[in-house]
Amino acid sequence: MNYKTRNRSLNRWIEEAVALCKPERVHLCDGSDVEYDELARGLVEAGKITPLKKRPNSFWCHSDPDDVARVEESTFICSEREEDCGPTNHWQDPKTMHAKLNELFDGCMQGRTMYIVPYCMGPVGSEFSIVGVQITDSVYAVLNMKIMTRMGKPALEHLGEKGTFVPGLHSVGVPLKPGQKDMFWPCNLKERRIVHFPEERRICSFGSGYGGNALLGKKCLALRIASAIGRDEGWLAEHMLILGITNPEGEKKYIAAAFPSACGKTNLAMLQPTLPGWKVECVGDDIAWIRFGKDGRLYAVNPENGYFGVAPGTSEKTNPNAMRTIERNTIFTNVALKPDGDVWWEGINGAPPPGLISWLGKPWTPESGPASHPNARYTVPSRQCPIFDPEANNPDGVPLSAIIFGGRRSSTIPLVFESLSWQHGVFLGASVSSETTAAAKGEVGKLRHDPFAMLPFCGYHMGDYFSHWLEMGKRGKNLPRIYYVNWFRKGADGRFIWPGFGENCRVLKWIFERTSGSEEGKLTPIGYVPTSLDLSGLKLSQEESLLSVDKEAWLQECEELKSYFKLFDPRMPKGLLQELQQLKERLHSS
Ligand code: OXD
Ligand code: MN
Repeated sequence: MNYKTRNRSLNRWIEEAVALCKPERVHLCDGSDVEYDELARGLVEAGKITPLKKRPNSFWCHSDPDDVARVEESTFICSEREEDCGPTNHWQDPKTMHAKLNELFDGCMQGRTMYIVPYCMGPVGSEFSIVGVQITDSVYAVLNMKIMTRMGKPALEHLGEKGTFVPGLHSVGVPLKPGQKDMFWPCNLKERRIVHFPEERRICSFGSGYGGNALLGKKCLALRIASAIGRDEGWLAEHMLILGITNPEGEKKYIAAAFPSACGKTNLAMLQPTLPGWKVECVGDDIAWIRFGKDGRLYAVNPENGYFGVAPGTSEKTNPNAMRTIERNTIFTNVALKPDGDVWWEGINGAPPPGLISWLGKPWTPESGPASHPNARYTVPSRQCPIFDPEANNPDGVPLSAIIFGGRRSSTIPLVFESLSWQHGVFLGASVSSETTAAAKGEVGKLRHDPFAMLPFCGYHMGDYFSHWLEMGKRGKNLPRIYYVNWFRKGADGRFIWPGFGENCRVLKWIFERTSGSEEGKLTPIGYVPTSLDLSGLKLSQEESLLSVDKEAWLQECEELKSYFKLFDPRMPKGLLQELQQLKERLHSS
């Protein structure tokens, strides 16, 4: 078993992990297509994934019914001092946690192969990219990491002899005795925990094989650990899509947008505009690393190399570009399987066809609940997106003209409004709340605060994170303007007022033109709302409620925010409390 690399500290860590986890075999991943094919073939032969007749080089698989989403209650930030973790994260003393993890990982890979997965978040060769190494016993995780990151040899080359990396130890937590038959989807739900050591820049994940719990480059490295690195180094790691938008005259701008999980980031990132002459191109759909460029502007890089998108609800109507993207080379997890060897999910195209196998791996009947799990996913290389932005791999990133925050709110929040200043924009980010979705385990549809859509992903004290955003605003030039959008407002009849999807380009157009100074806005107590939103050709039944500012509802929102912000005492920045006070005063005098 030759798993030596050129990097001595990596070799040392691998030796430690081998000694602790006691695998039967060790495999250093080179990240090649040949390796991917071989690993996938192994899973096919074991009956764990099914090749799809209708989509070249694509597979269907399903997980344990209880290992289907991120588990926030079992996600820990083990900072040295409890107060640095903050009230929105779960903390445990790092020493105690290390001791527990040592117990759990001891012998956890017996009878299995340990895969060493070097990966690079951000373009290979970029000085801003971060190398991670995931050690895992899940072949499914390896296959997904190959799609989601720049994995294997290129990452090791980027790391070089002396480079540093973020270690991430992952195990499904099910050792195998000699001759013991493996579980269909091995996982150890009782001991499941996703652990981050922000000062050590280290990740340990035990017991889950699904999504953000197991693909450590995504939420664990690119958000939780990277947010702590960004705080220390003066940049931002954000839960944001990045898109390029070009107007009919050929002028192009870039916009980043933060929405909570499963609130339409991928749909917006791949938007097919309904307005003639407008074009959107996709840089990323989930994560943005944002830094100052030499000219003082903010530039964004998507550290990922693939999309791990929510399948249900994705269709020709909601996201035709995603539909093209996933035609080949895609892993589908927890969707339904059709008898003709294709996949199906709720919202793809009408009623369920006959003969479906549900995400539970059993024949589907109308009584057995949804055929696909609401958090079912596709994993696919980003370059397959037909509107992949030509600058998506630019190591310096793309310059941002606007930043958008948003949530899923059935009332109060208008379709779009613009902040009055950077500080007011940061206040808007801090005030995001949204109805919960299936992306995380727990109740769906409950309103919860999700500042900057980072509630589950900020690797340190949220109050310090707000301050970091305020500080960033003092350093830059030509900063992006900050907006708040809400596609989900409902009218008196309980129906969505705004059609959404491709029509959202009308909102992007207004933002585009505002940032050029060529579009009117009306000053209201909450910020600027459009006076001339392009609604040409649209029939809206409750247009008057789209942009209205309900004074009483906003005053109530202020009271709610006041008590929420107390949570961050004594680290709540004064600037944001001032913004809240001023908002109240503007509302009272309106
Ligand atoms: C995701 C999430 O998977 O936010 O992107 O949960
Ligand atoms: Mn996300």
